[in-house]
Amino acid sequence: MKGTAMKIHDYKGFPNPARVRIALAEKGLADRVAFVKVDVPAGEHKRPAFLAKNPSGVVPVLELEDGTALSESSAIIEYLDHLEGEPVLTGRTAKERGVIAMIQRKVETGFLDAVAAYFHHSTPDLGPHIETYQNRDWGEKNRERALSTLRWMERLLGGQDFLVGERLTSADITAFAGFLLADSVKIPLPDDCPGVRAYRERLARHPSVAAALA
Ligand SMILES: N[C@@H](CCC(=O)N[C@@H](CS)C(=O)NCC(=O)O)C(=O)O
Repeated sequence: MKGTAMKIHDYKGFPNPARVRIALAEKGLADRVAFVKVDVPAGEHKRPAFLAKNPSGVVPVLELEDGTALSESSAIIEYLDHLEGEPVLTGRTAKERGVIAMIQRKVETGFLDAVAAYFHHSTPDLGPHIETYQNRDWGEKNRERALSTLRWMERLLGGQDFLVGERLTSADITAFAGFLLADSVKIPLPDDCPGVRAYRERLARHPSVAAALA
């Protein structure tokens, strides 16, 4: 990996790290980064060395060659998208950029983050040493929110292949991470969302998605 300067601190297989790995694969930039494993199940992401890179204590983090630490997957993908490589994931024109940012944000807050809130508040998975506060009602409310966002996605997709037209964007990458997390916390796709089900299968077959998860 000659010339590698950037580092991705993450944990392979987790949904938000998957977003960045898919973006890297889609843009052909995977060999420009070195992956550094953060042992999330052991709580390494809550220790001072990692908190110095991301005070929020979550992965992934992209560390640039000058030491700048970028967190938030959407921000990391924005950065990578501006480096180089095709295809463009966050839009070229002002209108494309605005529309993709809008849809990405709605999918992120209404689906991925809502499923994450259900995971954190209504399941025991991370354990009491990491999950120090849980509110089951809030978890359930977010489960409902995630389902309602899936129904919105069903209407948005209509007959198109991806959330913003006919090519993959950062919004689809966020949606796929939401599907991964929903699977792991056993939130099934509602029966009245056949378009979302077909879309999810289409995304899973998409080469960069398959490569990033392999
Ligand atoms: N908004 C953040 C969310 C990152 C996030 O929640 N990452 C999870 C892994 S998918 C994590 O580190 N969880 C550990 C914890 O919450 O303690 C992003 O977009 O990167």
